[in-house]
Amino acid sequence: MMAERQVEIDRVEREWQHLSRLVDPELPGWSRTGFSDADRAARDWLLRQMREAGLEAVQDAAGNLVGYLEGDMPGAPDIVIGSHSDTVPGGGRFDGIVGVLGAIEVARTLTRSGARLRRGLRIVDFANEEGNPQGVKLVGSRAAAGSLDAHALGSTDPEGVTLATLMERAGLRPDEVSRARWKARDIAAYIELHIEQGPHLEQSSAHIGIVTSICGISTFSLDVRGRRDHAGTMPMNVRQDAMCCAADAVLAVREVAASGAGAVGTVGQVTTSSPLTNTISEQATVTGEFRSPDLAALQDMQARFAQRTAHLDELHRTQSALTWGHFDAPTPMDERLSRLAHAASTDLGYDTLQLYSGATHDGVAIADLAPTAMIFIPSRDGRSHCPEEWSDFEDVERGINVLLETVLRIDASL
Ligand code: HGY
Ligand code: MN
Ligand code: MN
Repeated sequence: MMAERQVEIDRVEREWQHLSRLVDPELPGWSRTGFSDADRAARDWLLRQMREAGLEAVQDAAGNLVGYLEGDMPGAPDIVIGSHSDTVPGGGRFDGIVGVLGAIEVARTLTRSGARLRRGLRIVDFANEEGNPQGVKLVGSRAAAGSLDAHALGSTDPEGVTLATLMERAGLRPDEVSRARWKARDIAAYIELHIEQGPHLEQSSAHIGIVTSICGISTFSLDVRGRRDHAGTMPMNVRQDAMCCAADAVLAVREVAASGAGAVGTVGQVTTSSPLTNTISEQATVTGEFRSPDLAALQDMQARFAQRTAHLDELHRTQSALTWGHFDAPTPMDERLSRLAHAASTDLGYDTLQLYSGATHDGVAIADLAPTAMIFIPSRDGRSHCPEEWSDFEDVERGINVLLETVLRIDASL
């Protein structure tokens, strides 16, 4: 790395500290959920940071922040770098944020060093990667990829509020979201720097991870119907207890997911019609998801879970309806870009590991549009989506160095 292309990690850390204060005081951890007031304040600040870095920066109709650094070959497809700055409720300070601040620092370092790219460089903060009460993930990147459709915008939360209304309340124009769409011919490559959110880099003492593929994911909702009865008088062997069926369904998720490498299953919530202990619940809802690096394994988990819920109905004399929601097939990363990123990392002297991502990312949406690759840095104790989420700034600096070097090599190679 040439000295004048030295990343200013102290500045990145100061920006990280400022962004860490732009959170929702009503929620635990470092919460900045999509389209919330905290999210809006953070994006206003990030837009100013992009402009202070000398970028032409705008917010599009979907809420994406897009900064632009002109290249020497007008009309050539752009290189895109970035991530997301929203969090899960009760989340941490590094998930997505490292990729957004890192991308801005890459642009600043290029400008400061006088290095000129042939291609334009887009620096992006994708809106609402984490999803919302309406159950729609990757909102901004799906808008950019043209896959945020009317069905997604019309999705409702438990109170009946649509995603479009949530976006309008944040001052956005969901009715104009088609204007946020990128053309495939305008994008040469997308590279995202992100924390691993798992334990593998730390366990292998590698500095950098190059992602081979991003997990496939399948969400579900199970609606269980039983019969409301008196809890004190109805014998156990004739009850139609929706809560007991739901509880067995939660355990079935764990059993079905204990099936293969990388397969996971998680239940988010169990709700019932009656919180009373003197009344047997006649209705329960279980929401959850399965993930796997392998499409056939993901589909096999879906089939086995459906079989298990049918069996539970016989056991509990209930009727349950299983509805599958959001589905993404596993997304392989672009091999050529990944080789360039791997070479950039090893040439910088970093121990580099190839690994699969158990977390989903905006790259799942953007990979429909352009060759995509991801660079990981270690997460302390492999933890994420929690206030304890942490990455050392020496690792953040290494990640930004690899991102910068990868951009330079992509630009020189295309
Ligand atoms: O769900 C995920 O894996 C991502 O962190 N949004
Ligand atoms: Mn993320
Ligand atoms: Mn996340």
